[in-house]
Amino acid sequence: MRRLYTIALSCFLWFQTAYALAIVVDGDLSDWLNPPTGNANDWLPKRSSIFYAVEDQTGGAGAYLDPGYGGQGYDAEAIYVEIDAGMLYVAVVTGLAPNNTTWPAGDLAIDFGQNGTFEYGIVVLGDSWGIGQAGDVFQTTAWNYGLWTAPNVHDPSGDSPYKRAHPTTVKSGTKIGSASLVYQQAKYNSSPIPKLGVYSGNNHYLIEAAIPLAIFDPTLRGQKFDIHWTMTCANDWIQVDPDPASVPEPSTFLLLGAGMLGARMRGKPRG
Ligand SMILES: [Ca+2]
Ligand SMILES: [Ca+2]
Ligand SMILES: [Ca+2]
Repeated sequence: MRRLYTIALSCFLWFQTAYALAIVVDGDLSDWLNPPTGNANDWLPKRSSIFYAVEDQTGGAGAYLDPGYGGQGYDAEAIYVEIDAGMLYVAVVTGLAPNNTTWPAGDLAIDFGQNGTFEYGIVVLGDSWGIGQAGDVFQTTAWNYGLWTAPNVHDPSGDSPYKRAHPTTVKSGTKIGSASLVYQQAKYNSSPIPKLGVYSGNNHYLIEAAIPLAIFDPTLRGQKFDIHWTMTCANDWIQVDPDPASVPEPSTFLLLGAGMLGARMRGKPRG
């Protein structure tokens, strides 16, 4: 029986290893991209299992970004998502520096059902623009918003479906867990990146996070969802639509857990 238990445990560990991705939350793009060479293809993910969106619009200053302005310093450039049996990994590349206190980074926002309500927020910066500390995961009841009611329509106090589709920071909600999260100058194999995309220069920053899937309401699993990010002015935003089929159903965990418990209980009495 001990032998059976050992075999079961070995299988379980193999299963875990086989499904665990090698993504380390350290602000290094080598988990996501091939070595950048200064071409548009730099933005393509290194694995087909990575969902992504790219909108690297400029490397210069002041350019229009849609819906607002700000050039490279406010460019939301790319977002990547990968999912394994236990984690949702997110990487956002932006020209917005973590020390920008004029319009700092907003939070990661997740809309299950793609119905315009962002149920979850992952705090990127613990500052007075929103609630919580970096890495806090909130089930949200309200969001803060940016300056634009439509592309190039600057209306800080106004409201519109467009504005609500691009939430900035979590305004209120319940903290339900923690993600590991870093926000720093993007590195590749621990070195600064001299060229990334056609707009070269190493002023690219990476928000990288790993969020335990168990945090999310199981009834939302399998629904279509978007992951969105913008800064507190919302001058530029980026969003990705991962395939919900890549999120394992909770029943997988339950069955796996029950199987382990069975093996453990059968194995123990013989000691
Ligand atoms: Ca750019
Ligand atoms: Ca952009
Ligand atoms: Ca929703």
